[in-house]
Amino acid sequence: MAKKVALITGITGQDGAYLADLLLSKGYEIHGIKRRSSLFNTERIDHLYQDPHDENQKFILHYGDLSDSTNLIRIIQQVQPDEIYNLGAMSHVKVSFDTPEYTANADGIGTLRLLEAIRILGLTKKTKIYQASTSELYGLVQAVPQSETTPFYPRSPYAVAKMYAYWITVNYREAYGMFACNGILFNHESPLRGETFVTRKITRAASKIALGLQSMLFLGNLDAQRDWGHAKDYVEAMYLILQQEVAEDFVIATGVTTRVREFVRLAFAELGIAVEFKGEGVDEKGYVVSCSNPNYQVEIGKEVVAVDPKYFRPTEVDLLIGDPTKSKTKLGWEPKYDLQGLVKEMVATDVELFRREKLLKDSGYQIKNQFE
Ligand code: NDP
Ligand code: GDR
Repeated sequence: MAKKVALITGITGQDGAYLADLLLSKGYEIHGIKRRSSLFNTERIDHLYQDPHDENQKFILHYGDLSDSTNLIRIIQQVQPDEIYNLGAMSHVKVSFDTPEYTANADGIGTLRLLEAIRILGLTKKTKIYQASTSELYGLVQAVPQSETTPFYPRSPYAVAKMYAYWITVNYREAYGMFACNGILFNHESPLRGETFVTRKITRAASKIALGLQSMLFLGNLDAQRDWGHAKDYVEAMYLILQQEVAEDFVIATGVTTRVREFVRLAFAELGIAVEFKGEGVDEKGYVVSCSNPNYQVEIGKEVVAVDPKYFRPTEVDLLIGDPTKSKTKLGWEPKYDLQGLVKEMVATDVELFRREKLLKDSGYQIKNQFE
């Protein structure tokens, strides 16, 4: 059988890295679109680097941007992909309130640019396309658990842009018979998760607090409920969606929801530190009640978590809980990780990372501060 060729936008992101790993293991030739950056931004995929002089190179990066049609058309013409996975996006909900126009351009019109490129190049029968849709589409709760038939009510510029992308994908499927699908993925995390998403922010901070490298973790809405899965499981679903006989849209979720506050407790508990919350609203605080790990000298009774309203969103999504029935029955998809396993892996990675940082600090090296 001829090898399959996949083009991944957003290859330098969390999902792009896991998906590239998965497709390479299946024998695909992978092309990825990478934005020009003043610093290297390929840390998540550096292990996949192959010498461009190697005739059998199976992992190839192209400079590009979802805001540039000419660039997308040229890359798709050159690559002639069997499958496109459109994972590229300005993916931070809170930041989309600061950069709404850019978000609409990259996340909404960017999807249209890819679909049009396929059409212009006469590839509608050859190239399948996966669109990274999101549970943020459900926004203000209409019904739970949220399934493929639950009405959308987006609550951020990000979600509104993704709503356009969702429907333009459906429209190109219906209008031109394209194999174009939406995966409506609920939150998925991993040790590769961006540092400013809440789970990674928590696992990093808990690790640093345990090691004495940080004193406080400031968060926004502790009451928000999310259906958190592992990115490694979720990229499997993306692949399966494009291997079906018929192009359809699928919800990918675990069906379990957890509050942000509980994720905090779980992350600290993984380090042997019990945290309890007291107070309400902006005055709510998390305190250390016990520490069973002698390596971590955390003071009992110490305040380690507080609310900072600067992390509140102008409009919030309070509750997400997905109904994965369709993906389980039609795709045969089943997540391998539960929340406990996810938290365990994330905390283990971050504590190892900061243990090295602590060694440097203890040896007299200056540790850089980081913006959240
Ligand atoms: P990340 O933020 O980790 O990665 C986003 C990727 O998109 C990065 O490679 C980024 O490049 C790239 N990108 C950003 N803007 C552009 C642009 N204008 N042109 C080309 N590429 C661009 O996101 P995730 O991996 O977590 O998510 C992947 C996709 O899935 C996104 O579309 C996201 O919105 C969607 N999604 C994610 C969910 C999740 O829980 N993770 C859930 C549901 C949907 P750079 O590295 O240069 O910044
Ligand atoms: P989300 O993820 O907005 O669901 O979007 P995020 O981790 O940013 O927020 C989850 C919930 O936690 C609350 N929260 C905080 N969030 C952040 N980032 N920082 C904080 O300090 C903080 N404190 C509380 C948020 O208010 C929210 O309720 C993610 C992204 O990956 C999207 O691209 C994707 O589409 C959706 O998941 C599904």
